[in-house]
Amino acid sequence: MFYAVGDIHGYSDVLLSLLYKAGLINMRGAWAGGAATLVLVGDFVDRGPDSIGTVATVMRLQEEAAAAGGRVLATLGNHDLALVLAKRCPDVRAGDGETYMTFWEWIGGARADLAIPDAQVEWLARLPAMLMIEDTLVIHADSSFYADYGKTIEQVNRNIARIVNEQDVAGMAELSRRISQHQDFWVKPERTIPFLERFGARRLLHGHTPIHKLIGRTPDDVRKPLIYAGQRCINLDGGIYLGGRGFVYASDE
Ligand SMILES: [Mn+2]
Repeated sequence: MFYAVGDIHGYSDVLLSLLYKAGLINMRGAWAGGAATLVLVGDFVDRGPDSIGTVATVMRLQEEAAAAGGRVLATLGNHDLALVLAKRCPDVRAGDGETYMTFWEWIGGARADLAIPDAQVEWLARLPAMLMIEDTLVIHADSSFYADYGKTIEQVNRNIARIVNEQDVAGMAELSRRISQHQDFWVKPERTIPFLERFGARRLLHGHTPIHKLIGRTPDDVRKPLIYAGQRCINLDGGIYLGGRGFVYASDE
């Protein structure tokens, strides 16, 4: 059994209140989840008021949980990647003539967040693209592109980390474009099982595409994950940056 939270986008206050209500932190914001596992699907930064505080909170909870025998796990979001590249190689061309700095600002990067400490940039840059928890594969984007980066989770993570951290210019442009794609499994649910089987998983957990946009509601209407593709896919993106309250998903619900 594990807990999971979708895209935070700099709303550290929303993250803290969700974790408090779920009993995973105490009133002072310290880890209270004991040996529990919490997974966050990425997009910690951009759009919201406190990207730096959000990353700091998740890094701190990761250490506190580990000390208590628990786990806080996270995957790399497209916004996390965009901020890393804006910091590390702002003037490199991202494709279509724009630089990583202009691309990041265009998708919601705030100049004040360029004060992000190097240790946080390093942490974001080393986030795995994929994780497996029990029988559940965790990724950020609802896109099957991950499978093009390796046959196993370890290979995919190694190849993506290499592109991000060794500044492979062509690789970065390709990865930035592909991790921004949406709705593969929603539009073509038949892609889900082959993708899962490739990695030996039974279910897929992702964020990246706000649920209300898929079901034609307002962000405030969304209080639980969107489970689709024959119960195989779980979308956790509660549209927090658009006013959604967000939610904590418990895998045994
Ligand atoms: Mn995203």
